[in-house]
Amino acid sequence: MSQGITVQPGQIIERILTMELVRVTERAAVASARLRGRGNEKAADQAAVDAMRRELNKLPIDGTVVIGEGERDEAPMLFIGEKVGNKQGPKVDIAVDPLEGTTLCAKDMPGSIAVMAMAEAGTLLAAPDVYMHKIAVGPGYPAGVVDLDASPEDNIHALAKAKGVKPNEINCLVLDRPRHAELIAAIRKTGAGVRLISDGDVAGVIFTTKPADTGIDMYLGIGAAPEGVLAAGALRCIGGQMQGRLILDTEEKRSRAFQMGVTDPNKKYDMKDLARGDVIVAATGVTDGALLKGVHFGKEVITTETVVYRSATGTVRRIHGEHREFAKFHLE
Ligand code: VTB
Ligand code: MG
Ligand code: MG
Repeated sequence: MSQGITVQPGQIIERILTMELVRVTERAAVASARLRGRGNEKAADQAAVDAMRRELNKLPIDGTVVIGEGERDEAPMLFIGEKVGNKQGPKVDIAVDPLEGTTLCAKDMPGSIAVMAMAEAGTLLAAPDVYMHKIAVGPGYPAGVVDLDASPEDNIHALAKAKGVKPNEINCLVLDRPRHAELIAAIRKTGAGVRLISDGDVAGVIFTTKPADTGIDMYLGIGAAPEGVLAAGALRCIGGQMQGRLILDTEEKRSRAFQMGVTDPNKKYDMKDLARGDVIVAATGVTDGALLKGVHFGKEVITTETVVYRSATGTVRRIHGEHREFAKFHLE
């Protein structure tokens, strides 16, 4: 006896659209991968944005970009407030970073990805493109084991205790920026290790979910707020803990944030404040990296690797794509 699959209205986002998101990030990744190593961040970003917008507009959604491209990358934006989709479907929030790690792509260095999230309307934090203080650890620890407002020393000691190891067996991931000099020194003083990355803290936060594979127990420091929301979406699916606080250090930033609904500029957001509802996050590798393989161009076939996280069930899927159409016709 055959049993049809019944999809409840509320499941549309998670079930039907999961595969559609894969198409979106795949296309963005392939478009920007054609410009890997060309030293042109803007061109690579533009290619990813154009491809992502084109694919998003084919989807049966009534979408609003709540986390979009900002001034920092000086990229042509999939801007905050932009409407995407063909309107023939559910109202959803969209968060995008079409090319996360533009510099990594321009230099053909490991770790650039095309990434986006989709969630029920009104459930992703609508944040301006400012900096965010972040802390993240993977699953399996008691709630509140680390805290954004505790010192790095206290956090490392607490995490080491919870993991049943010594502080010198803890490894932290931090963006390699002068602003982190004190943080890095404080971590090292405890005996813990610091892995520095030049860009790519969405993947950096995700690394904390598999310490045995990645060697990373905790993410710490200041990165971009949009990447914080995308990372929180992924972490929601796998489990783990994350906190973030927007850095609204000028009147201009505070009023921009206020217009987007941020009434308390000092609010400490936890993972569920950053990404509340059912959320799907998809990421495709652009350059080869520890999280995902990059795009490979063959004569007949282009290959991609994508990971999709779905919070409703905690399902994580890895999708190896072989693309013959766009290899043949040199489409993006
Ligand atoms: C980080 C990093 C990103 O922006 O979020 C960073 O993970 C923060 O800004 O890949 P700065 O580069 O100004 O420090 C990126 O580098 C680019 O989106
Ligand atoms: Mg970007
Ligand atoms: Mg980015």
